[in-house]
Amino acid sequence: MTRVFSGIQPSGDLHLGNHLGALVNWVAMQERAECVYCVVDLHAMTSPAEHDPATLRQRTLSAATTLLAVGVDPQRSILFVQSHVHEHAECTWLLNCIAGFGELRKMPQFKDKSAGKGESVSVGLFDYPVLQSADILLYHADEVPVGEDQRHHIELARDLGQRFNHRFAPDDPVFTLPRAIHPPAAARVMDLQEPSNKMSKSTSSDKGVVYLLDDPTRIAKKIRAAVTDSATDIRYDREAKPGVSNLLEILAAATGRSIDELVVEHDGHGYGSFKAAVAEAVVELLRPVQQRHAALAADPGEVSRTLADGAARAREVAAPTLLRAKQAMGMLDAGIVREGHGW
Ligand code: AQP
Repeated sequence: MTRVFSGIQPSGDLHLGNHLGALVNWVAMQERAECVYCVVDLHAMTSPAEHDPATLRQRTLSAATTLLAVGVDPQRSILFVQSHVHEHAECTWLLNCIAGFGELRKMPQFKDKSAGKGESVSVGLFDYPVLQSADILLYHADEVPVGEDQRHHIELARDLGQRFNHRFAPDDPVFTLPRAIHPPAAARVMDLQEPSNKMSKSTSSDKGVVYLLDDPTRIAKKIRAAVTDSATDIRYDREAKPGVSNLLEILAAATGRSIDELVVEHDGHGYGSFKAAVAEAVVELLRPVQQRHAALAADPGEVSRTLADGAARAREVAAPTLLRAKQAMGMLDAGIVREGHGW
């Protein structure tokens, strides 16, 4: 059966970009694959200026609650918190030793997030894609459902897996080589205020982001205020009409209709009614998620128990993979050392 892995950072409240770009696929994939989903708290510490321990704890639990509300089913899938499975950090070190400085320096997300930070940029931010490679490779994932922004990171995981197998395990590969899976629409949801930038937890302004838990009035207000352009025609053109194109993609993803069909329906009626239709579709899309979230948030102990169970199941897969990787790289078996000392 196909194995799927994906993760989400608790670096802020989850938003429509996360949902349409990744989570919708996460939920759908449970129908046809063994899925491993993770709240990647170690990744959320890579920007020291934004790392507040109490906030990280609260956001980690909140992200897990939101994933359950969106439809991740812990009976069918494994849902856990990254730092609960220490194999991720350990495997990162092994992969660090075969990853190149040059290939990490070129990663678009590192370039964006380190811009203007000079020498103070954290080693964690630089190493972020290697930790992500370890996340994926530990679970033998065939497919990784992600938004477009993650394309290069998944390619790196594939390259590192291949390099490792070739060098250390040519006859009996340790790692499965993953591929990225992108959604058919809204693979890259843009910031409502700056439609040439992606909607982002940490870099967008509040007005540019629809959070999954925003109430309907707030959602409608943000979409009404979305930046468009001075013309009135409604057509899909990412270069000339980034704001309108973004809203068309959101509407298509939220309703399951094609962009062509939506253009025919809305062109000629002005931006006001078009934005109202987008707002209504997003409100309806998020209504059941918000209802389920309210019920789950009333019992955080149950969410924590679900995560503990998920971590135990995750370790059953990750620990043997790490052991094989260590043996292939020449780490001495711990049992032999104990025998030698008579312990
Ligand atoms: N704007 C987006 N459009 C489509 N997909 C998106 N994703 C994120 N933003 C968009 C997808 O959501 C998944 C989880 O992302 P992440 O939390 O691991 O980190 P990210 O990609 O860096 O997302 P953010 O919101 O921009 O977080 P920060 O600001 O902390 O960096 C991924 O599959 C991603 O593709």
